[in-house]
Amino acid sequence: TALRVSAVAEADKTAAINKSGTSSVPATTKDIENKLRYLFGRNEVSTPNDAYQGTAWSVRERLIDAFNKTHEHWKKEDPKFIYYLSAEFLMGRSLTNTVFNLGLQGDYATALKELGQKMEQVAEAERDAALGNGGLGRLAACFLDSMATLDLPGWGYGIRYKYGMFKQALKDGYQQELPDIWLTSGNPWEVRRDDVRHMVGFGGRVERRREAGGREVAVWTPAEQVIAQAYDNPIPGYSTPTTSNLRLWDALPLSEFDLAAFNAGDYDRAMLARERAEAISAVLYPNDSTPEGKELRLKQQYFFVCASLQDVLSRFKATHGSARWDLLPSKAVFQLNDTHPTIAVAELMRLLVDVEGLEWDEAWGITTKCLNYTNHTVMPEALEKWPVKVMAKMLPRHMEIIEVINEGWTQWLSAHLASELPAPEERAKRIAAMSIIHENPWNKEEMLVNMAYLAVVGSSAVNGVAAIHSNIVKDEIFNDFYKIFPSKFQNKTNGVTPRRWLAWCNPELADLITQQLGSDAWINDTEQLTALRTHASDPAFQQRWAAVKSAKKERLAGLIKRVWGEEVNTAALFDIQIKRIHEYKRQYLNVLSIIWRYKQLKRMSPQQRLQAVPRVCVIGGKAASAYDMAKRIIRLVTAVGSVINADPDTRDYLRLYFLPDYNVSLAETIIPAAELSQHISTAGTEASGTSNMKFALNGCLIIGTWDGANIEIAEETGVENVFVFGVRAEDINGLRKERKNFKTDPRWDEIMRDIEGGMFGDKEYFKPLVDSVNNMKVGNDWFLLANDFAAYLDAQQQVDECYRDQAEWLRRSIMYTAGSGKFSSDRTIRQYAEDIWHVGPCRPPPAAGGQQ
Ligand code: F58
Repeated sequence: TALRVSAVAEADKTAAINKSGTSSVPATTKDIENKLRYLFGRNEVSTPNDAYQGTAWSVRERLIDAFNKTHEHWKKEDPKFIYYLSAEFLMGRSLTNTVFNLGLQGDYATALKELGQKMEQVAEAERDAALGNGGLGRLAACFLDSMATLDLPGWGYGIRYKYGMFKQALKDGYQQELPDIWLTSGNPWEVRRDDVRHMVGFGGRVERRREAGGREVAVWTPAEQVIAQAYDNPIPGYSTPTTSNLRLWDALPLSEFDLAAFNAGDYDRAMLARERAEAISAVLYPNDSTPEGKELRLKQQYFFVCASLQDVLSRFKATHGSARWDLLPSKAVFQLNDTHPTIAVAELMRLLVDVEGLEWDEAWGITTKCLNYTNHTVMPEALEKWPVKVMAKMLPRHMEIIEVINEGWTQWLSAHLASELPAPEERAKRIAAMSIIHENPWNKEEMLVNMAYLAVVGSSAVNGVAAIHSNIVKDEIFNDFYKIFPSKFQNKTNGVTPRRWLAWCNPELADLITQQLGSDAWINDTEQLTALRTHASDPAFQQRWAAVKSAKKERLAGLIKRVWGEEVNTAALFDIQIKRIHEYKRQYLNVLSIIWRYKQLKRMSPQQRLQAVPRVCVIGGKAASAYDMAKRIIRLVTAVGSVINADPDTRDYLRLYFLPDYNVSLAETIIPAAELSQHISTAGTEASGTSNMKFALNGCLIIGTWDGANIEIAEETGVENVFVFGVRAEDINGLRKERKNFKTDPRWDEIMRDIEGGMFGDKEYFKPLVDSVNNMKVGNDWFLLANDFAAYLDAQQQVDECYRDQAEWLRRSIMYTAGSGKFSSDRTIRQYAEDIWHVGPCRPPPAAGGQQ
């Protein structure tokens, strides 16, 4: 490929010489200026934000050309398509990724330089598109990058939230949530499709009518209808002309505004329909909110699923007519990203049976062939269950359909289980346990629709996201289903895009790798990174490797300085834990070990301290707005940080900073600078983790439990290179029952007394935190912090010892990058394409004069 990794200096040399040998820089510079002039009315590029707007709107045109060519080609070829249905896409910024994926970095870096701007700073003027909570949403974004890069015809479908993930600020050390108003200055990365709109209904009633031929049909008359308006977000593949699509839906009212109500003086009512409609695509919901919030979430789910399915079916009909629905499974496959889009099972049935007039059994055959479901969590509270009452009110026809599906399913089960469970009571018990509609175990009056069971019954394939997690899916969460349909269950270990997460966010390391390997082909064939293993112990290579890490640490130190106003020692070990704040992820355990480190340093003489390995600890992540315990954990981090960072005895040896508003772009700065990263969930609780892969790719060592993808990373990197500690998943259930006999470590007891005694202030506020882990009775310390505490401190000791031996540390660092080949989302997507989707590449011809 003619594409280069990055480095502005490199780009300068080759920049701007297009295929005909003439420079295209003057044209690019002019174009940036023109965009700013005619779209924003500004005559001069004077700030990075001006430069960003001009550049982004200029790049957009190249992107749309590629997008249109790809879609013309796909329309002509009519290949089978993948539709990735996800309530979340955590895209982050687009400028750098688009410019680099399209191979335009030479032109734009030089043009910006001529305008007195730096590409890197210009890129920072972009707002993050944070339409997701965490790993699940970011995974969807990585998958889109890989699908396009692999030339797989595939679209993402989701919601165009007006307000994305909240912005997190700190106020006196407590989390504060502020709205994320990301669309204020327009969005150059989307195209509004005024010709693509679908109606979505809610509520109302269902009637039966007899058609001319005698067939009884259900007629749903919704009480409320909204318009789903399409916005397309082109997704450029890397090193290919393929530019695919993320189609997001915005909710609009049927009529602009109720003029009759307005004329009658009822101004509030005049606006009501608009407000109700717009509320649907207004905000990305956190998992736990009020009942009203929850209802709105179901509304969002149905809204985007209904619009997306209508969209796909209308295109199918335009090509194949309405008599060949049997062909649908060979033209379309849908991936349900967790249970959030599971209403698709009922909606596809409704569209095929009620709207298209298919017989139930034929429609069911098509539906189950087209759908597949990915599970991302073992946490019972995250497996969605909707009260039948709520579902029946909001989606009456879907509730009926789910009842019919469940009837068929339980009848089938009854027959299937007849020989295995001949006793009627036993059989009834098993059937009740597998029923899609079941009692709420906490409230016998209430019936629930189990969306995960609906997804399992309605799908061809069900997958977990790392080997250990897929085993838990088979052996625990859906074990009854697995026993009946063993071949339905698969593993697809997650991956991350090596473009954003190494090549573009760490160009210095990428250049070093490219030089060492003699080509940049590793960017879309990460298995080639394995060749770095042979250089892991080479002192000259290690020195160059270390120099890149140092430069990245300087950059992070600059960020800490901007946020906290304090200088940190860049020779210290940079120790990072960034992810959503959750009890199972155990940021609390990390803080406890930092407190222990602090206490040890305090006890040392100044001479002894000189021997200590200095550390800068960074913790970042958002707590769901209603997750009280997580918010207390954040406060503990900031409270401990302010004591430690201010202590003149220890501040040269230990620092702790909470970096607010963790998001995709912050991760792009932090990860390249990290030397140690923490992935310390209780074994068996983290489905996979994906930041562990990003850190490993950037040569960062891992301290972690035997959980999620940590296990596979350890296998690839060499388990001896990873600081593994803690109890194993298979022992968790037993340990949870043995709380009473558990003897806590004296160091643990001491720290608990310190927190309770007010060493970090806020005694009362921290009490529930101490209580949650400290009374050794069944149910307390659910995530077994006390059990893992001593082993964790030992592992931290090993970290220090290893860091003292820089040659060994660097060897390991190189081994992590070398072992990362497996964790490219290209590999993951290839496996989905082969084992689940049965979709192959379809590459458009190269653009005339283009690089690819
Ligand atoms: C994450 N789930 C898993 N859920 O926790 C992580 O182990 C895995 O690597 C990742 O998915 C990708 O497979 C996750 O991010 C959410 O954010 C939910 C979104 C909806 C509300 C509840 C949280």
